[in-house]
Amino acid sequence: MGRILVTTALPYANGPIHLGHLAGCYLPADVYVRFQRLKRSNCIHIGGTDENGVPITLKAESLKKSPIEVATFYHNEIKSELTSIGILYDNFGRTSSPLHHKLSQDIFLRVYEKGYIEPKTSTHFFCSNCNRFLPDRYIEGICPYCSSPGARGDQCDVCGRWLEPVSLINPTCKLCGATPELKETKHWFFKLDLLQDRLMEWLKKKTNWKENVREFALGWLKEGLKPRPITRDLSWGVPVPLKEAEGKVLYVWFDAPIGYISSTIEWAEKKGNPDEWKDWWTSEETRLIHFIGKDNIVFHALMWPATLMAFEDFILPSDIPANEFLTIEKKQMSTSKNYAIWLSSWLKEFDPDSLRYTLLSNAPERSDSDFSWNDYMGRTNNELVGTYGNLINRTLQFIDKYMGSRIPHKGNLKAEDMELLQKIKKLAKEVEDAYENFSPKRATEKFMELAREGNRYFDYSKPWELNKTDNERLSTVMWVTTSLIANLGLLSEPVIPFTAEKIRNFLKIKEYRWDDLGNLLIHEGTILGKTEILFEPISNEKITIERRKMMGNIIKFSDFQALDLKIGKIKNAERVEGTDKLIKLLVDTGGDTRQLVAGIGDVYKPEELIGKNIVVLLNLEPKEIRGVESRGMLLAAVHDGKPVLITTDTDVPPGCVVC
Ligand code: B3M
Ligand code: ZN
Repeated sequence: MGRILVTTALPYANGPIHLGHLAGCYLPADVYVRFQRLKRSNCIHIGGTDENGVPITLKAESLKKSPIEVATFYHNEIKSELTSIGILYDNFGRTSSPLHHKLSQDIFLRVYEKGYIEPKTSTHFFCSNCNRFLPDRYIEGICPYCSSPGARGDQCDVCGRWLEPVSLINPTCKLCGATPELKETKHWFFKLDLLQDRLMEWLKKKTNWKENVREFALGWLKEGLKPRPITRDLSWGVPVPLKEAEGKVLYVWFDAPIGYISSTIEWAEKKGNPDEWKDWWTSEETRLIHFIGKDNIVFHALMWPATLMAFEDFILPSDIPANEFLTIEKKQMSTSKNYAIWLSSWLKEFDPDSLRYTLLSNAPERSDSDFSWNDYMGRTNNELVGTYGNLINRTLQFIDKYMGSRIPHKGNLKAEDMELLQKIKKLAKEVEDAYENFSPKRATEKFMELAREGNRYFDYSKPWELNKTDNERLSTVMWVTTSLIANLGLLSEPVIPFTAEKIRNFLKIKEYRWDDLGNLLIHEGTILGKTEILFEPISNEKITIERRKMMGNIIKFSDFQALDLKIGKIKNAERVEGTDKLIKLLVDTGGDTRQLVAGIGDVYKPEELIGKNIVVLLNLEPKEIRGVESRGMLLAAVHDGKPVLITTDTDVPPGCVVC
């Protein structure tokens, strides 16, 4: 039996999962894997975290933790987040494991011995201020290809180019901001030019690949590949297994894809069949499919196959279905600016299937796509609640209420029933093609079409009337509808698995199998399981709160300018009667004398406040506090839960603008 080895990009263990990760790679892969499982294909999903290289050391430095602490924390975090959104893995490894280190070194050595790797002394950026070389993300500058600022040492996020470490324009040290100098150091270069022709020949045959992936890779080849350094001056990562290379580690993009193999080995070991991984990586009967986001294309379509070719024993990728980017409310996500929607905070408020559905039905399959809260609300309320959920609820509730909770008997089918059953088969075939061809987006459109057909049939057949007039016909109509929802559950399982599982339980279907589509999934007389509402509608208010949370820490400059902040001098202060905390202040703000009420009485005595300069927000709407009017608000720092007044460094007249 053929094998399908699915891998998903190993996320850097330096941060949690956000919606971009899911839409770009993890959800499409999970859909594919679930679909293959339903077909009972011999398919495994291998993944893990990328724990080497600069992304990890930078994070560790910023948190003042060791790289291994950071990697371990995020490995666990990422693993549990991906699990909670339903991604099924056969193994989820770590590239910091000894097994991975050893394998990466072995592969490096073999490729080296075959003459594909050679040392070269060349110049690299060095920060004399920090007294260190600045590999990859330690340096930022202007991209030499697309001129975007903020390009990193090894890659530009805007045009996706893989950069020569020294090609950045106006480079600065990420750690201290200084301009680095060039200094000589020895590195080991992968002679990609030697594999140029073989790569070209191989890629040319991949006419069934997604165009974005193939064109991108061919573009590189047309320019001609050059030797690339695959070692770094860094203290964290896989040590280069050569005596002369002490203190150097492998470039993270050289060892990371090897993580797919080391994770497969781990899987085989855990299974108690330690050699089984070899079948998966060396037999031509394996289809190797790498799911990635578009920023990883060059590494998976060129550098990694080059490594595999140079090594010789392993198979090459069969397909690399990379997705484009997801924007949020039309803006590029940015984890450094905290402009992202994090999966963990999502799951506190909403259910996993509504997210899976929204991201997949609007996936960036061929071009970038946008997540907007309105679209999420619309899809959930109209499609999941109004169409899919509605069909299932009304059907099962009807059977529950009027038909003794039993799946009715089929009876005699009429032409319209047969027509609907035919439609199920036709749509099932279309859904299957869509899954097979990496288009969960088209699959969702098609199964939603089936749900719509089901609702139409239900409305047209009017079971509530048949219930009074024609029991025989009622039975057939409800059998047909139930059969449709059973098929719908199975067809949509890869996209909304939590819901599909509930449907399976309602209908007491033993297991879902793709081969059963269109056939007898249900059995007459079966007593239905306990039913429940599948999806909750989402309110406008809820969406507004989420949108605000996300925009939370960014305001426009004009918003800030709208604040009328001035210096005030306290003229008088007394406690608000009957309270410990509240103090009534009379403040000279230049133009007028204002009365404010402030909750600072547990820290300050009224008499010590008089004469102090404070910062007052003047254009705050007036408020009555304990019956006393307050027109404005004073600003204070909060330390250990107690207010500390903000005052001026030297004495300035009241009314000075604060900006
Ligand atoms: N860690 C890049 C990323 O997280 C990288 C993928 C490795 S796949 C072998 O986007
Ligand atoms: Zn520096």
